[in-house]
Amino acid sequence: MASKIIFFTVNGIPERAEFPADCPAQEVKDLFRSAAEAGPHDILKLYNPKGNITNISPHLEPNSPASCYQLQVVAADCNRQPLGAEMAGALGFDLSSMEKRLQGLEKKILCEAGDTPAAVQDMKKQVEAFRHKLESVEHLSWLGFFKDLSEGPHQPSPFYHKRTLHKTREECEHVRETFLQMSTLEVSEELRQYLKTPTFDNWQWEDAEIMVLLQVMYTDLDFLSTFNIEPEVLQQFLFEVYRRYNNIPFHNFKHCFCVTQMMYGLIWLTDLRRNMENVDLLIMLTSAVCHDLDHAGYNNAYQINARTELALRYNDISPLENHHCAVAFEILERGESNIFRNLSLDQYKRIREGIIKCILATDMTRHNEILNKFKSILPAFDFCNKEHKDLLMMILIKVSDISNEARPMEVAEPWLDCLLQEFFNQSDVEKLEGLPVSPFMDRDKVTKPSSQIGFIRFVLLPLFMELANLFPCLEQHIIDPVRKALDYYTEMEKALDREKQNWSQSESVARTKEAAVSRTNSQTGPGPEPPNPETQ
Ligand code: PDB
Ligand code: ZN
Repeated sequence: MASKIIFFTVNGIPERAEFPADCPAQEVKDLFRSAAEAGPHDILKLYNPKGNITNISPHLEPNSPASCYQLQVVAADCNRQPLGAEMAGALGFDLSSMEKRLQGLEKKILCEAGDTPAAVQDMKKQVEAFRHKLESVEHLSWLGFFKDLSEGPHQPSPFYHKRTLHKTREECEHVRETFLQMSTLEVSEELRQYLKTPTFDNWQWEDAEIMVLLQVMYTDLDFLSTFNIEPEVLQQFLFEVYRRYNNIPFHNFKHCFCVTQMMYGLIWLTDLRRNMENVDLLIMLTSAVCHDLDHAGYNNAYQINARTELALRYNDISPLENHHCAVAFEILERGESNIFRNLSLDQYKRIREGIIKCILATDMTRHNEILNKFKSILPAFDFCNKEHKDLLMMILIKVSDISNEARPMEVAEPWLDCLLQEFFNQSDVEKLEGLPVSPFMDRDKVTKPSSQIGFIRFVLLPLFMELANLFPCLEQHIIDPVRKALDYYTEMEKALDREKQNWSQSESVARTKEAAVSRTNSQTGPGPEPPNPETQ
């Protein structure tokens, strides 16, 4: 029986499906489902070359690459529960007032031409939810309840595919429109204060909302007036930054926000505006925003061992950090997103030099070099000495970059899981490619608590304590939470060890029983199954 060839696109990428004309309908559906890498609950929509939706079956009209079908995946969004009145009631939340507010808003923003299109409806809902958040931080936990926390970071399949690694055009456009809609909203004083503290919980906020919060940081440090930054240029800059962070478990746009928000918090906590010039603060904040741009989830060791394009281009010298910085200046080279476009050439050169220094300092292989230099100048630290200030800026971005454990445990722990996901994915790939595997990335060698205990004791605390020598107030704000985290992981490690002992004891008891039974078995039937480790 002749076979049929169907030309179609998925996410803008051309594909070709071939199947026998008498192929069962389900098999054709499965073929399209796998081409779209769609999950079992995702919904597939196929549009014919005329743009009409058509069902996926062996009777599809054959076509040519010139007139493609278009396959769309609508992800089954099982995370978003409809807000049940009883659930809202249980939370002591008066839904009717929310409805009234929505009607009030409806009247205010109903567009003249008849009823509002669905897309605007959806955006209105998002704007309303965000407005509510901005005006009342105390509902944060309530809203957090409805945002399934495990929803956290996007879980791409292992060995991230190019297709899922970069953001799709649709995703970017939607976030951009929502961001621009929200960016005109007022932010409450409580939220502005909350944004300056290291306890800020990033998991409660969507990407578009995070972009508004980044805009608030530039505004509240008076950078727009001081450096003549036009709001729409800052918005375009932040959108391009959002677009150039990838969908990977750890080094994604939320990580960029965490590092920037910690840097922002440190600037206020240490009252750095008193000792540093505005241009240095602008360098620090913008470096944090850009410091991991276009990270693909594989570290420098991988780049160098696998002899990737980046390692080749940067001669194995901090290939990732050089790339992050180069992408930052690709964005800043374009007028519509160049937040420094109204500055003098000297100012621009100083800022460029500062951002390069800060982003390159985030390469952890340089950790001891930078920390030891900082230690050596600390006793006579001088805020008028440019070298001293440059080193301090490098220390501050390093601290911000690895500061997750300074946050409340329920904020920090998911970040460790995300980082291990990224590390384990890399070591899986290294094993497949026969490349050297870093021990702290090997899923067969790493145990979460013991690895993190080592990291906190030998990397995090020494670094934070050195900075606290210059700013004693940081002891309570970032060192105490890290000591609590150390206790938490130490307890976790003890519990795991007890678990293992119990299991090995019960295992040996079972063995002796088994031996006894098998001795008598020579006369009777088989003995009891040994305990299954998975169910321990
Ligand atoms: C570091 C280098 C590169 C990327 F190694 C991320 F498994 C990090 F034990 N980084 N940032 C935060 C961390 C953290 N590395 C570790 N813990 C962190 O909290 C160590 C841990 C994942 C281990 Cl340092
Ligand atoms: Zn980082």
